[in-house]
Amino acid sequence: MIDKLHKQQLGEQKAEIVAVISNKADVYGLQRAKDAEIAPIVIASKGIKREEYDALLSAEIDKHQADLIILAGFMRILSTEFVNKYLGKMINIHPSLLPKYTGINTHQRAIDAGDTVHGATVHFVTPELDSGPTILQAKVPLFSDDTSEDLRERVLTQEHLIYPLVAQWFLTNRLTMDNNKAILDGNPLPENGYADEINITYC
Ligand code: NHR
Repeated sequence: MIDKLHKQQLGEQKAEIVAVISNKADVYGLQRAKDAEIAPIVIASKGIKREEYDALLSAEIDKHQADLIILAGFMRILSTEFVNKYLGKMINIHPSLLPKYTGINTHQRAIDAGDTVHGATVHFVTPELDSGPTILQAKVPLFSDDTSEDLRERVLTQEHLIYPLVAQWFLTNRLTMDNNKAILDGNPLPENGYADEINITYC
């Protein structure tokens, strides 16, 4: 994600990742940031009250004047105040075909339910957890002998395709959120996002 987006051509302009922030010190994303010569930032969350943490996070984000906040594996629930401050400017990728399987343990839950299709969802972040308007989903098959690790890998491959694509839409001003709907090129997107029931090819 970091490499892809950082190098991505956006018409005349390149996207610039201005900060990579984690609430945990030992995560791979920070190493990836270092490798891409982006300063890694840790704001430790242990033992800090939610509102206090969100205020620290917000102060750090504002220093960098980011146009878009991209959650990637960020597992702390964000306060309503924080989310509303960045409403329409913050996206998340969730490893399920939302509204199915909000929260955690999504791959095992899809297996246990006997699903034959699973996937990932990119959505705008709203105060209610995993419930913001869907922008784009990617589907993968779920085979009867899959372990949750098999499924995690298959979904992750798709995550790496769709998340930079959505970021690019946003950063080229094609994508906005209005009235709790995702709008692409002036068109409100359907409930399950852009690729709802149509096949698209990434190129
Ligand atoms: N915050 C808000 N307000 N809205 C969303 O849609 C959010 C969010 C924060 C994170 C990512 C989400 C995911 O895709 C995300 C979306 C954490 C949990 C969770 O339950 C659920 C979903 C997501 C992230 N977390 C732990 C829990 O037991 C930890 C809680 C904490 O420490 O804050 O609740 O995966």
